[in-house]
Parts: sequence; structure tokens; C-alpha cells
Amino acid sequence: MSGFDFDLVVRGGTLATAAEVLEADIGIKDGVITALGRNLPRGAEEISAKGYIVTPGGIDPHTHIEEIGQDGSVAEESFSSGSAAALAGGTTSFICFLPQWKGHTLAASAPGYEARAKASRADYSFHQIITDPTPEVLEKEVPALVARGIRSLKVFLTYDPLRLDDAQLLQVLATAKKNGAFVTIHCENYDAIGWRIDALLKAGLTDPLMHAWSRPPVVEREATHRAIALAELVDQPVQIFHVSCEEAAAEIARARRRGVKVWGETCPQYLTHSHDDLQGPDFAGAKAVCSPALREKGENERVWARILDGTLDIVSSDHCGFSFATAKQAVGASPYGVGGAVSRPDGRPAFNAIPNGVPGIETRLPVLFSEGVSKGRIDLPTFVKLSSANAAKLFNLPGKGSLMPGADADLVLWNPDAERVIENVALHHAIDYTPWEGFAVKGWPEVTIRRGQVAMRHGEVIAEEGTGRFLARGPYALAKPRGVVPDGFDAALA
Ligand code: DUC
Ligand code: ZN
Ligand code: ZN
Repeated sequence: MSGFDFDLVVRGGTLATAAEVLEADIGIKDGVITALGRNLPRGAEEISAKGYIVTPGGIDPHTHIEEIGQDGSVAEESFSSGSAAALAGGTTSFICFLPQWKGHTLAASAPGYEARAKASRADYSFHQIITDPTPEVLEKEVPALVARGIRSLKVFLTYDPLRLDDAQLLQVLATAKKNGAFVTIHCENYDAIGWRIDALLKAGLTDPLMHAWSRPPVVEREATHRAIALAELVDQPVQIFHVSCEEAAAEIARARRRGVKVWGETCPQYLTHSHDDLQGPDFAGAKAVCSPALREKGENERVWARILDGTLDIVSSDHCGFSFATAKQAVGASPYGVGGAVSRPDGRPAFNAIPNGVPGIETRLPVLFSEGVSKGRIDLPTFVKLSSANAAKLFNLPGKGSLMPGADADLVLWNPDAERVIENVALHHAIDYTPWEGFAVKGWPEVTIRRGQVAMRHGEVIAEEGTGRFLARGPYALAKPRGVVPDGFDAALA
């Protein structure tokens, strides 16, 4: 018995929640917030938050960490490095992906993945990727997965080894509905991309910028429309991942007006980067190759507008790191590519063979805080919703994204006046570059507390490997169908 009511008191900060901003102390006991108030009694430990803004710990619900390739290779970003980067950037929980490879069961596709995740320093959960919806997967493995607390499925409508056709997408949506699972969707039209790639390569156009030319906004808009229409047909709630442009966001807004349960996510790269970043000397544009592709400059503000009108209500990182010195310039088969390994005369990959993805788990929140709060585009409660509270609701992470008594004591102390220039050398991820190199930000996470323990202080990650917890997710209302199907005939349950 310590004789104190609290293990830790975070004293005198300006608290920002999804609902309000107020001055209060936070009392923490056994990793949980147990009191909010003015002049709380002393705790066994005290942290002064004077001059800081205190938010809930960030939740990054879309990250690719230590993914296992079909050839047994493992992605560069490990659970140890990825979670250190998360904590350094103010993120205390993340969701990453269990893979499935075509021709394999779920179990056979992810050998040891859940065991590897135990090395995490931050709390974590999983989305299950479905690439091969066989009867065994849909009827046996998905129910078992949901029973284990993995309650969201991820599907791709593009990428050679990953994509589903419409019939398969319908099967996955119906299976999710039967099992009370949520579905997230990567929306791009595979055949349209393949057709444009062939034509670009035939014309001898191979630079990284051609990645964007191969998949213009209409390709994303069409797939977004189709995915929503099929989800509406099944009556299955879905989230559209990484919306990059107004055209796709407009499809989501239109469906929401009809009452369809569809949500939209975007990422910092679609708020700050553009075609300009796909160009540059020495193949530098490869660093910005991700999908959907970066858009023309004016699109950034249109995506911001869709954040402001609530259509895009989560900003995730889609952290998917491939180092520039090695992976981004290597000609090889990547799960995140279309059209096979094609090389250029300089030995580098043609645009379509550059692995798709950018690292961003650590920079997500500083960039969002700076571009959003510091520049006056959004208020603090909106920042909290975009960075944690909405993800906690959409993916059912009770106790996360909140400062209410009873919530996990996951906190970030932001210095709103700190001015920094992002440099890869100071980041904790395993990747050799950041797309935000040289990017100036105002506002910086100086202390991260995970379940009552200081996990990062002034850039030093203190949380040890293996201290993160798996977050099992139970049934919840947002994932429930609306009960609206054409003609009253529910084909999913027939
Ligand atoms: N997009 C990326 O850029 N990388 C990984 C997967 C994705 O959909
Ligand atoms: Zn995706
Ligand atoms: Zn992704």
C-alpha cells in the first residue's frame, strides 16, 4: 500500500477530449484514469502538465507492421521498432494486418504473426486480410477469428496477389454480416489500373510520377462507388480506407445521406503531399509511391474540406515502410504492386514495380496537429476525434480514445508551441527515409503515457518490448447492419 489514492497525477494541464477543452488534473490508479478534477490530492508520482495540452493517446487503426510475405520474407518494420515509433509520435494503440495468401487458409498464411506481435511496446489489435474467400475461410475460420476478438476484415480491390472480384467481395461482406464483423476496403479498380499501366509502359513512360497517372481519381471513385453499392446491397457496415480525393469522398458523403453505414478514412500524405513529391532527382519520387496515389496539389484542401464536413472522420497513417536504399529501388515482386517486375534501363524499377507504401506511424499526429490545430483548420476536439476517439468507436476499443474516469490512462502531453523540423535521423521507425523530411511543424508530443506508465519522454522511448497488450474486440452497435435490404429479402442470411 503506497498510502496514495493515485499512482500518478498529471497536474495542471489543458485537457482536450472529443467533446471539450478544460483545465483539470488527471488521477491514475492501476493504469486507469480514476479521477478528473481541480486540486486532486498528491499521487505517488506527479507529472506537471502546465503549459501542455493533454489528449488521449493516439490510435492508428491502419498500419502495416512486420507483415509476412508469401515467400516467408518479413517487412522491415518490426513490432519493436514500429511500436517505438508509434509511442514517440503520440500513438499508444495501433491496428495492423494479419495476411492471407491466395491458395492458403488464414491459419497457414500468418505463421507466428500473433506471437510476433507480443513484442509490441504499444497496445495493438488486428484486421484480417481476406484474399481467398473459400468456404473453409468464410464458414470456419472467420467465425473462429471473431470469437478470438479479431472483429474486422480487410479486402483489396486491387494488387495482383490481393484483390477480390465483385463476387468475392459480396461473399466477404455477407460473411461479415453473419458474424458481426466490420469490413474495411481498399478501393481502386484493378483492371483500369492494369490497362493504364500497359499503355504507359508501351509509351516508354516509367518514372515514379507515372504511378499517379496509372490510377487517377476516377479509378478510386469508381471502386469506392462499387464497394459502397455492394455493401449497401448486403447491408454491411464498411469503412473506405485511405481516401485521397474529393471524387471518392463525395461517393461516401452521398451514401451517408441515404443512411448507408459507411465511413471514410484519410491519411496525412493526402493532406500535405502531391504529384510534386513523385518527382525529383535520383529517383526520389519513389519515396512517395503509395496507393491510392498522391494527387495534384489543389486536392489537399479538398480532402481537408471533407474532414471538416465529417465525411472523413479518421486520419490513419497507412504506415507501410519500404526503405529507399533497398526496397524502393529494387526490381522484385511486391505484394503492393500491379503488373509484375519491370525494370528501366537504369536498372531501377518502372513505376508499377515500386512497392507501394510510405512510413508515417510516428509523424501522423505531429503533422495532423500542426497542419490542423496549429494552422487553425480544426479545433482540439476535432483533432482528438480524428486521431483516436473515432477509431475507438468504429473499431470497438473500449477504454481507448477517452479521458473519462474508467478509461485506460493513455495520454499525450503536447507542447503546442514547440517548433520542429522533421528529420528521419530523429525518428524511431526502421525505414531509411520519411516523406516529411524537412517539413516544419508547430506542436510536438513531448510525453506519452501508456496505461499509466511513461512510455516516451522527450523523444526517448522508455516502454520495453513486450509491454503492449492485445486488444480483443467484442460485438458492437456500429458494426450492426441497418436492417434495410432490397425487397426485404436478405440474401446474406438466406
Ligand atoms: N497502400 C499502400 O500504399 N501501401 C500498402 C497498402 C496500400 O493499400
Ligand atoms: Zn490499402
Ligand atoms: Zn494499408
